[in-house]
Amino acid sequence: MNLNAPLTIALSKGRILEQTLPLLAHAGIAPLEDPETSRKLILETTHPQVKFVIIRASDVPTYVQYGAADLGVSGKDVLLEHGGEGLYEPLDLGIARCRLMVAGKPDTQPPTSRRLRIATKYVHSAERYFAARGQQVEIIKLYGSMELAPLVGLADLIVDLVESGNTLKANGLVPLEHIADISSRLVVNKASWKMKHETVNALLTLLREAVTTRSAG
Ligand code: PRT
Ligand code: MG
Repeated sequence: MNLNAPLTIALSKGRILEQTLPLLAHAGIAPLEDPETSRKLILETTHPQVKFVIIRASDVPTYVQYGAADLGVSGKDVLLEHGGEGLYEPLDLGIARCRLMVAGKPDTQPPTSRRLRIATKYVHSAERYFAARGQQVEIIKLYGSMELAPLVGLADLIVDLVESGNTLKANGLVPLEHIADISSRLVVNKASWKMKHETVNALLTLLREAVTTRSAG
């Protein structure tokens, strides 16, 4: 790929990195060190103009919004919470798929003397979902292990990502309501989109090709 501007791409370790690398490889971009084991936060790639910054999944939209990275790969769950300000979202990469769901104990009864309590890391998505249904709920913000909340009486229900359903099952919970299908998206800083349009577009074209080829094969 012929680039006429330097590009910084924000990625997070784990499933997003794992599933994005084959797509970037189609564009001739590969990290010079293994990002899963390297302690470096900035990685050079096989393309002299391209580098990766390796950050927390939930920080990717923020880096891209402020232009610290030109592009990034971010779960739709994270983007829904971030709000998408300062970003374009030109391509669904179709990776790291899961569902955002309401879950709880199978015998959950709505409380009579107080509002329904929902524990979640996805405060905005949960608020929007229950507000749209005209349900008054109390949202309790957690940073992880949401499945525990209904078991210890912290909340009636949770809003969390479900992939195989094994985590819910292992904790005696069941999926109850589907909120959204989730996959990872390519996000682009709005200024980079304008100032580096040719370069960003060249990469976008190759990534789109990689996504199409993969879903065909
Ligand atoms: O871990 P960290 O706090 O650094 O960030 P993160 O948890 O956001 O990162 P990571 O790598 O775990 O997830 C990155 C993105 O992958 C998420 O933002 C989602 O868009 C996507 N993704 C896809 C998932 C899952 N599938 C998934 N199953 N993210 C998390 N999970 C968790 C889920 O929260 C639950 O605890 O896996 C558990 C459920 O899995 P099952 O298979 O048991 O149903
Ligand atoms: Mg995680």
